[in-house]
Amino acid sequence: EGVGPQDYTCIKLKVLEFSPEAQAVLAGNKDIEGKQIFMVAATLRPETMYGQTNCFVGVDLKYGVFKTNKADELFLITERAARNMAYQNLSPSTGEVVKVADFVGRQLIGTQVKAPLSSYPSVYVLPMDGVLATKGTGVVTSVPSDSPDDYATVMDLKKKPDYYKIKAEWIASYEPIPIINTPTYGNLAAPTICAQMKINSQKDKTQLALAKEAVYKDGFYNGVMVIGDYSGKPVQEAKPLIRQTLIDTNQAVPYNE
Ligand code: A2H
Repeated sequence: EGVGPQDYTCIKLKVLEFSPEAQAVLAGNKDIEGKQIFMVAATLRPETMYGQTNCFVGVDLKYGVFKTNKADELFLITERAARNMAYQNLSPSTGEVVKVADFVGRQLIGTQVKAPLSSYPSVYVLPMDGVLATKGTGVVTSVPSDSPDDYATVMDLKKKPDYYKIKAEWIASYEPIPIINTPTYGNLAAPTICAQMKINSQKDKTQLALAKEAVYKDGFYNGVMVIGDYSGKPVQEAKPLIRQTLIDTNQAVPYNE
């Protein structure tokens, strides 16, 4: 965790179809009628969004559906994030937090969402052990090509779908997508470093912290985009441009904490 405020990009993953458990929670709820609901994920790596393969929630975390500054859009995030957003012009009026539904993370598993820029037309909401209630929105978008944490978690889910109470097909055919090339780790940095360091699970926390640091720095300083409108451009150059495009096209919002 940094000492100063973090400039996040909050990616809006539109809910295409809620899981049956989530549908049961929302049944008869008049406040959501005719509205679009977005699971909103805070990221520091907007340039990697081409590689989203799924979305993560913490199974025991509490989430709410909140009104936003747009009448037809609702955000599914933690209450803590909704409070912060209410002071960043993202709620109906400054400081106003209006919750229209409650969820526990496990009810959302199996929900299908549209992840902006991803090569996959829809992706699933899946469980991750380490999602913190105290950071971002409590929703984490997963980019296994460039995030060792995401890659290790996806490996766990692929190996043990029953243990994690998911259907194998929610992740089995979603492979990491090359987004960034670096001289050190090639075009799939997270799978490469996890193999090198023999990281096998999201439980390998000490090793993952080292891997995360190494690929984050290498990607930022030495990475070149290999996908999208800025293919061939350095990450440092592409990152702010992709962030701004996502914001301008209403697929993301800026968020600090
Ligand atoms: B990052 P920092 Cl490709 N709990 O996005 C746990 N992790 C969370 C979180 C939460 N509540 N909210 C956000 N995050 C993750 C992409 C990514 C990220 C890549 C590579 C590295 C990386 C795709 N996942 O983060 O402590 C989000 O994952 C490595 C630092 O505020 C977010 O960016 O620095 C990052 O952690 C924010 O972590």
